[in-house]
Amino acid sequence: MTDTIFGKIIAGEIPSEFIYEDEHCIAINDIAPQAPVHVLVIPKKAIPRLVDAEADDQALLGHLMLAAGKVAKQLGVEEAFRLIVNNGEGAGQTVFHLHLHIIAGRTFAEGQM
Ligand code: DGP
Repeated sequence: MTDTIFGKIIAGEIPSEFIYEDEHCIAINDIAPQAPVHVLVIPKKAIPRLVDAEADDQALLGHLMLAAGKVAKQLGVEEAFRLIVNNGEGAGQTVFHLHLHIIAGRTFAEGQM
């Protein structure tokens, strides 16, 4: 649980404002926002990468998607946001504790990632 920075944040070892919390996940503002709204939805269970999730994690993965929708509504960006998961170093993953990026508040050009 405490092996990554997110594990430490979840354990309360590193103070961080939770903008959302439930039994299975938290949401925090990204420390280096790439958009006016850049929030991370992080499961309390430490799964390193999306590909490390197992069949037993199916409900948790669904829960994270629903939580992301709730957080988007809470922040008033439910009409336009992106949900991103970086899987692996080659994709830019830097913290090896699964998390969803909610990105919003800027224009998204058609066809642009
Ligand atoms: P990724 O590249 O998908 O592994 O994203 C990790 C994100 O985590 C990156 O956008 C920066 C953010 N981040 C790293 N350390 C901290 C931290 O201590 N606090 C917060 N709030 N965000 C962090």
